[in-house]
Amino acid sequence: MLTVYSEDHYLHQPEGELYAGQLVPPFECPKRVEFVLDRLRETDLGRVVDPEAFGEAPLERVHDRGYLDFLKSAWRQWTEAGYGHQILPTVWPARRQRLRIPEHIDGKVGYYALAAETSMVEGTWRAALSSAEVALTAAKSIRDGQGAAFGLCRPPGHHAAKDMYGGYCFLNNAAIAAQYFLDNGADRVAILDPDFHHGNGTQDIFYTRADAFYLSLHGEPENAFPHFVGYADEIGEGDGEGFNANYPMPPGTPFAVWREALADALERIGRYGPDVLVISLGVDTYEKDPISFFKLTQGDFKTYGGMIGALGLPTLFLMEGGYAVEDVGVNTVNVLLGFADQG
Ligand code: Q9C
Ligand code: ZN
Repeated sequence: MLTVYSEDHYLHQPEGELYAGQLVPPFECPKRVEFVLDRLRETDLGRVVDPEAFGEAPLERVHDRGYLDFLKSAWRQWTEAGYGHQILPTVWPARRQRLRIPEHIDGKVGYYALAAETSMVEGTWRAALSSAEVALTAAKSIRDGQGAAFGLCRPPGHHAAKDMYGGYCFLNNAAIAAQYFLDNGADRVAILDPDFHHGNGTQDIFYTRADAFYLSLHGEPENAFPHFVGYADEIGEGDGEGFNANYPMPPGTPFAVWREALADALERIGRYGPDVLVISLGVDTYEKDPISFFKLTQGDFKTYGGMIGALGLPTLFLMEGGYAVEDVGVNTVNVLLGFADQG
């Protein structure tokens, strides 16, 4: 299986993450992908190549132009305001306030942020753009006939909506890749999201559409980020009704329960009959993940990779979360190996 990877992710290294009332070393850090790369090389999964440039047109198919301009110019505006540290939001349009975009950078940051754990720095935009190009390059290889590919994206993407960043995400790599398939010959795309967190951004982007079926297995919103979305009764709207499926699960959920949800999701994907499957591959479902509460073991990742492979669909894997840094490589590559054994 081909892997696409860019060193540009090193450009995104925030000073700290706002967590439990203090700034801590970011959970979402460069070491995560270093461990994945090392493991890929150890297991001979296949070649690792650089991304191609795609420009901003495929991003504009998913994100607002104003939002992209904000991401590109935020650092310049922040430093022009006299600020010398990482960009963090401090204010939001709360209930009964106005959704107008302010001029001051503090207001703009609050308008476009969905949460405060995600810092931006000078290189964030370039890293996010390269991460999307990693996804697009891997998608292109599938469009050109490969059965599967892996985009080792960093930063991740599934929390980013058309006009919001947060949850460590800026550009929605999975949505951008799915839209790329639809714009290049596919009629229907399924996006399966086994990351521990609900992919609020991906759900939001495709919520009223039937050409992309989004399915997510995640920590229930009562107890897990992003907290205000991801309930089972969110089934899509208008043309999209029936093409969104959420499987929220409680703290302590073991693989025996989680795999039943996965089996149901895979069956629904099979009935939908997509031309291609996109996997938002987060491995923060792992029992030792420091910010999550499911109980998957290292071997379970191989098992579920095999379950996905048994569908027999062209499949694009894109890296999302996973914060038990030293085990992220084994867990991620186990999904790919399990898939390859079945596929
Ligand atoms: N108390 C991804 O996995 N903070 N994003 C959680 C827990 C945000 C996760 C705080 C987690 C974002 C791509
Ligand atoms: Zn996650």
